[in-house]
Amino acid sequence: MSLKDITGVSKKDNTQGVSEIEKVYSAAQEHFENITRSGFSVIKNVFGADDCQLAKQKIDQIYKKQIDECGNENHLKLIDEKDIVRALVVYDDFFLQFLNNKKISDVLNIAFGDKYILNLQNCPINRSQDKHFGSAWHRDLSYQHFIPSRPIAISVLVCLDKFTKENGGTRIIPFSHKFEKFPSKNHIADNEKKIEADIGDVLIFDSLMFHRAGENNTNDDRKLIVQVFTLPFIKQQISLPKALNGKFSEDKNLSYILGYDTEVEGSVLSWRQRRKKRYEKISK
Ligand SMILES: O=C(O)CCC(=O)C(=O)O
Ligand SMILES: [Fe+2]
Repeated sequence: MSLKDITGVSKKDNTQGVSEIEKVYSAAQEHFENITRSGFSVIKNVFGADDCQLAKQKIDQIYKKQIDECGNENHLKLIDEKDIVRALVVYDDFFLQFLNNKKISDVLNIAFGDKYILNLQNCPINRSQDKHFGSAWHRDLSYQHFIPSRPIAISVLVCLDKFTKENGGTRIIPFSHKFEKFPSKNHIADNEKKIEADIGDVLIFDSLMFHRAGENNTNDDRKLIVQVFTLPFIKQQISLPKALNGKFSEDKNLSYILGYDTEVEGSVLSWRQRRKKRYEKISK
């Protein structure tokens, strides 16, 4: 038996005194290693330019609809909701493809197994020369300062426009998912990273890593889709099963991701009815 068989470490690894080593055999494992160690990774070429373009048009329409729901845009401004389009998949099935993509789910499956849900699917519009709620440093799990031993939430940002230094591409503080407190000013100045990516790329990161939208100093808006996936014990931002009102509940894989199997039930009977349905699904 060779040393490699016993320890997983071989001479090729060029190590000294190392008996345990991370082995990576697929692109998804590589992204997962990046996420756990550095906090983030960029998956290239996940979505086509045409779908990204169509997504942007549809987002504009949904935003108009959401403004109408609230009366006018000023109402949204008053509650810091201007330029944030929420729950896209509730308004248009087209947005299913962004939450149900194999290059992304391969990474999520390593992080969570197959038990994870969509917490939110939003589009913050990074307007030219303007700010929005996501322009301040934040974690995507607000007010949380504990750090778990493995990811409990992973954020997936789909670049519908290019991310550049000029147009406000996401700023991140690598490794900040590993520390409870928000870092000091000097640490941020020395370590902040500006993400640059192409249309259709995906920035994927531990949702506890601090990040923010940059300043958009160009004349064009920057659009992206923000999706947060979590272990199912974390509450969704908006109850997707309620908002979707049963839609997609018959789709085995999708229904779990949308939260149909993990909603808090209103009675013992409805809890048992759901359990019965699950047993029936398994026995099929
Ligand atoms: O616009 C960005 O680059 C980041 C947005 C963000 O972090 C959020 O919406 O939670
Ligand atoms: Fe965020």
